[in-house]
Amino acid sequence: MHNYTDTISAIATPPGVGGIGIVRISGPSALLIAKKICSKPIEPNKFSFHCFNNTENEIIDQGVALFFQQPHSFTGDDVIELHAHGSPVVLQLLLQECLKLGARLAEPGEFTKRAYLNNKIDLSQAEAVIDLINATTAKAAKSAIQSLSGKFSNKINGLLNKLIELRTFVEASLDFPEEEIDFIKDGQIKEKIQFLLTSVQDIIKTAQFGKLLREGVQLVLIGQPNVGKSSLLNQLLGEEKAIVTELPGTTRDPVSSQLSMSGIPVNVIDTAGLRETNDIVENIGITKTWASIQNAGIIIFLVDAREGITIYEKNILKQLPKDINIIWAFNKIDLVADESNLTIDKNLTPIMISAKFNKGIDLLQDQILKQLGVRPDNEEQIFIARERHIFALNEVNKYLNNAINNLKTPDLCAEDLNLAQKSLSQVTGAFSSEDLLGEIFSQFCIGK
Ligand SMILES: Nc1nc2c(ncn2[C@@H]2O[C@H](COP(=O)(O)OP(=O)(O)O)[C@@H](O)[C@H]2O)c(=O)[nH]1
Ligand SMILES: [Mg+2]
Repeated sequence: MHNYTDTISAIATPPGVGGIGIVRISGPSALLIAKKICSKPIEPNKFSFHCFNNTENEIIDQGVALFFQQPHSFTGDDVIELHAHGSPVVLQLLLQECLKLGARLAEPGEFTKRAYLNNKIDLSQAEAVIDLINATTAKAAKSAIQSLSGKFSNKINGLLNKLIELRTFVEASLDFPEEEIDFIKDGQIKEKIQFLLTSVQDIIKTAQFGKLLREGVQLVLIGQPNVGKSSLLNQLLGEEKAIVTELPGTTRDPVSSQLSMSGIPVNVIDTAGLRETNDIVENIGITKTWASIQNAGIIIFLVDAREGITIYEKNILKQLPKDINIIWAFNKIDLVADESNLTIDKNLTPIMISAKFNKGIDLLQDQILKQLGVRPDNEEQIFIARERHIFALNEVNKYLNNAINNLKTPDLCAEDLNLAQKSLSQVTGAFSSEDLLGEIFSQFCIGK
């Protein structure tokens, strides 16, 4: 346990008016401060009804106080929650009282940071707290709670224990060089490292899906003016969000909309058709289209089915980032009398759709989900994850591979396993720099 001398306080409920608003106090003086505000005795792990008074003994509000005695609290310190009426003015007055009585205003995420520093939760669980708060789809929330409840950490810790066991074994054999021959020949070590590798790769796969659930993906619709991009956006959304006309150049500002596809938050962007034009406003729109393409996870390239891929599409294609994910959609298929006459490049396997008449949109959605890939077999296993976790897990993967390659030089192999362990420990925060902690907790809101 850390020994904090200071007590922090903040409004824990969101800004604005509500039925209830909560001021939270955490630290060694929490009880002392609350006793001065509350009108009756406060008992551990019980709630009690009070008048909340200021130092001039004027009543601020009436409400309930909850006392979570350390270590049985979220932060691990003494925590008091003052549940008042949800008026921003009342909550400010209560908070000011706490500060006057010796508390310090909490920094963003500081309650959760204390929970982490007091070993109530590990780093990936702390991150799951913010991910749960910020989740935009039910599936993202579900995967965040899986992480918060420790499922992700348990997996990592299970792996960590196996890795430590292996290191002990390898390092012991270093201390007995006469046994070295056995060490090299012993297929068991290779087998054990390979087993760890498989587990890490499994976790990476699930983590990638978890990252997708957390961050979502940007889907950008591009194509010639009038090809049906705005119609497709509306169809995907199920509402008339973007203006559709028969006039080319209607969409200028990119139109961005959030939707959920199988629980993955998708930001769909309808763009200005890319073309040469002297229209100043349309040109600004076209510049913005290129900017959205840079951040796209997937591009849907709409083509008029009657024309097929023309010199226009080929020109744009040359200018797109090399590794970008493209789905080709041939639109206005309703205007094609005989599909067998279509000119289609065999490598592209486009999806045939009619944005106007809602044909093939389900196939397009399936294709989008397929391109997003990485889907764990067991939905219950999903946990929220971040780039930071995936980076660390990829490092583990790399060091374990090195360890296999270095089996003939046990000291190098031992060092690789050591590095693998360090990288793995970063996920749950056993090895974490102050900078990293600062970065993670600064993403929280105040009061959490
Ligand atoms: N027949 C037919 N017309 C379509 C289809 N999709 C779009 N359109 C029409 O094509 C015109 C341009 O559509 P719009 O969505 O504004 O294209 P954008 O310029 O690419 O955004 C409009 O008149 C639409 O009604 C389709 O699948 N079939
Ligand atoms: Mg448009």
